[in-house]
Amino acid sequence: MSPAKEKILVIGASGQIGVELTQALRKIYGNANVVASDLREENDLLKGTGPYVSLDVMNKEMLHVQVIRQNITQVYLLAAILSATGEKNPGLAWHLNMQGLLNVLDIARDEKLQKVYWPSSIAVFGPTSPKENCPQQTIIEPITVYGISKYAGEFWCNYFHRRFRVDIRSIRYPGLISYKSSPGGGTTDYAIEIFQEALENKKYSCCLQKDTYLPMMYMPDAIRATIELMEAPASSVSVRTSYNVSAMSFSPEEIGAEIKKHIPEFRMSYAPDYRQEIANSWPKSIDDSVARSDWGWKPEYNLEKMTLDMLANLQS
Ligand code: NAD
Ligand code: AKB
Repeated sequence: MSPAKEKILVIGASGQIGVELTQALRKIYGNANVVASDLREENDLLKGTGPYVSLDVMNKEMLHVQVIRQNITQVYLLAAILSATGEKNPGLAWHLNMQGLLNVLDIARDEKLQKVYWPSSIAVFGPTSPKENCPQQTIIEPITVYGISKYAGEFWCNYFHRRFRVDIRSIRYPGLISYKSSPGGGTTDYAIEIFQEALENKKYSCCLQKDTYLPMMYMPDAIRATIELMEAPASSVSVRTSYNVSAMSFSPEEIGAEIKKHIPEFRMSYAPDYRQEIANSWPKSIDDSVARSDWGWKPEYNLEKMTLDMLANLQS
């Protein structure tokens, strides 16, 4: 189908990824053809730029009505509870992350939607997965409820593709760094807060130890990866669970040193909390060679380039 014929529903559009993904999709498909939806109120950055509906993904009937009423052909499902918040209420995280996905998959099958996008996470990996260059296929034993829900979700996506031919595509995002919309309660959120605190207070107390390396990505790369995967011909998409993608890996000490190059008075301290155990269970770096060869994935931002862009945008 040509971009003009598509009608897209973004669920969770007021969140950290949702705002920027909705903006990017509206540029490609036209403002009127991308319906933003969320449980929360519409994000200020989206107001006046296209249609918005208030929607609870857990209400399957309401979701189904919206898909039919708006003639939706593609769904991007972003509503979820992330790793740190999930550990505070595991039952709720499991319920939203699983039932929300199953509702969308059922409707995609019944209404024969063109495509569905649903993100997974590096949180699927656990302490027994390789720490360096963690491969696409490896031992996967997550320790968080978020990671368990993402891993189970990956296999539901694979199942709906194999059994019902639902064209669902997915990426295992690393920690995402951005300045437009606030993060939603992940272990990697420190790498966003650090910029805000450095600019406002010239100091930051980090919830992770200084040498905790984690895979990270700047939001423009994440949005581009998502759209490139969704636009790839179905014949190039060999992975129907979720793709590893990678951009950079750094520790709190390294990002602190990079910020210090621009704000010399910046000081960091460390007060590790329950998020340390989560971070320790994840790989330090990711092997994304399958995404590179299947649909040409290549990141543009490293730590240096991202830091410059984050500081410039937050200052302005
Ligand atoms: P977020 O928490 O910022 O946004 C999620 C949005 O979903 C929020 O606006 C929230 O109001 C909405 N929502 C919650 N419950 C809902 C419901 N019942 N119905 C409708 N909307 C509801 O999260 P995010 O960072 O934008 O993440 C989006 C997706 O990407 C999630 O699946 C997350 O697991 C995944 N992901 C994110 C990151 C990251 O670093 N941000 C990394 C890996 C994977
Ligand atoms: C989190 O920290 O929970 C997210 C993720 C890596 O999925 N940023």
